[in-house]
Amino acid sequence: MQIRNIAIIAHVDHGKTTIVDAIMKYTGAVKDAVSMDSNAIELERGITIYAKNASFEYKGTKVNVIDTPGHADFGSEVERVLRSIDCVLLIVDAQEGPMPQTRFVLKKSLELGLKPIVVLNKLDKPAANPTRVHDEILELFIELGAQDHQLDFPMVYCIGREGKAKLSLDDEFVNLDPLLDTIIKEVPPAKSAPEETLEAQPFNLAYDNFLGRMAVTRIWTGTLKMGQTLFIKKDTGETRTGRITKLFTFDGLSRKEVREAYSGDVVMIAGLTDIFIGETITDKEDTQPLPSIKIDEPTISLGFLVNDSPFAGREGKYVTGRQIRDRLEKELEVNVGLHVDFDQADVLKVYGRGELHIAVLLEQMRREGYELQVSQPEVIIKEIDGEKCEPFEEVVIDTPSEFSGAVIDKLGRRKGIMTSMKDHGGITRMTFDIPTRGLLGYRSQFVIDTRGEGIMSSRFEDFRPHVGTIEKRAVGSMISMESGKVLHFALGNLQDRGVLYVAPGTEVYAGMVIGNTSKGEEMEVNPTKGKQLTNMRASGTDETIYLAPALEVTIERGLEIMCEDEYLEITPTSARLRKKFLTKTGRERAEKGITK
Ligand SMILES: Nc1nc2c(ncn2[C@@H]2O[C@H](COP(=O)(O)OP(=O)(O)OP(=O)(O)O)[C@@H](O)[C@H]2O)c(=O)[nH]1
Ligand SMILES: [Mg+2]
Repeated sequence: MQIRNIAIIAHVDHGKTTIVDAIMKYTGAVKDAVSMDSNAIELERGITIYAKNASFEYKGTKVNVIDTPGHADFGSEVERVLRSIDCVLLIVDAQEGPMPQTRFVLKKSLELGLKPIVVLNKLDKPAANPTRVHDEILELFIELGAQDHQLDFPMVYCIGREGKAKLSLDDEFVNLDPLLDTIIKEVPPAKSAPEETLEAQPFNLAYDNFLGRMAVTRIWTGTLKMGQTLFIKKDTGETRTGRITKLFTFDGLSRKEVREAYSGDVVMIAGLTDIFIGETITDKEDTQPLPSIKIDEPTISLGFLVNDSPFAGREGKYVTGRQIRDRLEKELEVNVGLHVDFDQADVLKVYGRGELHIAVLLEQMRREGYELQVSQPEVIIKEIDGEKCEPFEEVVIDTPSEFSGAVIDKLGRRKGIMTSMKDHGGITRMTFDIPTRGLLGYRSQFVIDTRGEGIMSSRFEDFRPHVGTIEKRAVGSMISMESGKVLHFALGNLQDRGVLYVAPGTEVYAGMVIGNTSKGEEMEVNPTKGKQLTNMRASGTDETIYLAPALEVTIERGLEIMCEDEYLEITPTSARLRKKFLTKTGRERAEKGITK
C-alpha cells in the first residue's frame, strides 16, 4: 500500500486537532468520537501539548498524520516533526488570518522545501473573510521568500468542526472528500525501497512504563526488523549497536505491533534505550549518518526546591529532594526541550522554552502527588561573540482600537518596538519586537488594559543584544504576619488596599503572600483578625461586607505575578505564594545582604 506522511501545523487554536479528529472519524479510523488531545492537561486546557501520530486509510492509501501543538512554547516539537514528513497542511483561521506561529511554522516548512497545502478553516465564523486571509497568506509566503513552486500552493476551505471541506468558495460544503483528495493528489508518495540499506531517523520520544524509552521514527529506506542488530550513528560518525525489542506502526489512534516495517512508514520502536532524536538507525556499519535534527535551546530558567514552608508535607505524597530529582530525570527521557542542572545541592535549576512549558511540567507533577516550591522564572542571558544577549519575542496583539494607546505605552516602556499596526473594523492589530524580559509579568496588565477583550500571542525569535534595565511598575505584596484561618471581616478591611489572593476560610501562615498592593509597597497585614467583641449590640454583621472574589493563584498565574524574593509553593491541592524569608527581620537582613 502506498503511504503518505503529513503534519498538521498552525497557530494555536486554529483548529488542527479538530480537523484530525474529523478525518479519523470520517475515514472510519476510529469508531467513536475520541480526540487526539488525550492527555488530562490537554483536555482541561483545550490545547495540544505533545505532537501525536495517527494514521488513516483513504482510497487505498495509508496516510500517517502528525498533529502538532500550536502554542509557541511547544514549537520545538513542530520543528522536529517537519523533518520527517513529506508535506504539511497549514491551517489558518479564516477570520484571524496568519498569526505569529503561522509565520514560524510556515517559515520552517518553506526552508525545508515543502510545498504546503493551505487550509482556510472556520469558514462558518460570521466574521470569516477568506478572500482577505488568502491575500495575507500569499503576502506571507512572498515575504518569507517562498520559491515559485511553493507560491502556487493548493488551497482548501474547511469547517473543521462540522467535518466539511470544499475547493472553491462557490461550491457547497458536503463532506471531507475535497480535503482528502487534495492530500492524495498533492502529497508526494513516500519512497518505497524495502530492499535498500536501512536508514531511519527518530524525531520524537515517548516513554512506556514497561518498555522504557520509545522512539517515533521515520524509515526513509530499507526494512526494519525485530531482533536484528542495528547500528546507531550520531552525526559525528560515532557508532554503537542496539536491538529492537518491540516494533509498532500507527493504526488509527493506537499502535499496532508488527515484526517488520518498511521504508516510507512511521514507526515506534522499543529496545534502544539510549536512542536520541536525530540519530541514524541503519543495518550497515558504514552508512553515512543523516543530518541531525536541531533541538531548540531553552529561553527561561528557574529553581526547583524542596518545599520548606510551614505547611510543607501536608498535601504532597512525594516531597523530598531525592524524589523531585528522580522525577526530573524521568522527565528528561522525553521532554527534549528541557534541561536540568543537577549540580547544586539545594536547588535544581530547570531550563525551559517558556512559562507554559514549565507550568505544564509543574501541573503534571502536582497531579502525580509531588510537592515543591519554585523560584521566579528569569530569562537566560547568553554571551554571543563577546556580547551580552537576551531572548527576544515577536508579539501580535489584537485589541479594540480604543485600548491600543495603553498597550503601546506599556510595551514601549518595556522596550518593545512596534513593527506594524493595522486597523480593521474597530480592531487594531499590532506587532512588536520585545525582549522576553519585558514580557514577563505583562499578561495580567494586558488583560486589565484591554478589559479582557485583547488577544495576545507571542513567540521566541532569537537572542539579541541586551537592552539594559527595563522599567516595570513596582508591585508590592500583601504579606500575612499571622498564621491561622482568614476571616471575612479582616478581608473586608484589606480589599481596599489591593487585590486579594485568598478567600475567607483559607489557611495562611506568617510570611505567606495573600495579595498585592495597589500602591506598590510591601505591606504586612493580619488577615486572621476578627472583629473586636464588645457587649454593645452592633448593627449589621460581618456578612454584610461585600467581598470581591479572590484572584486565585494558579501555577501559571503564580509564576507570572511572583516577585524575586518569593517562592511559589505547589502541592497537589494548592498553589501559594510566600516570601523566601518568612519573618520581617529575615527579609530586612536579606535586603541588607546579611545571610546569617
Ligand atoms: N467556529 C468554528 N470553530 C472551530 C472550527 N474548528 C475548530 N473550532 C474550535 O476552535 C477551537 C480550537 O480547536 P482545536 O482543534 O483544539 O485547535 P488546535 O489548532 O488543535 O489548537 P492547539 O493544538 O492548542 O494549537 C475549539 O474550540 C474548536 O471547537 C470550525 O470549523 N469553526
Ligand atoms: Mg491541537
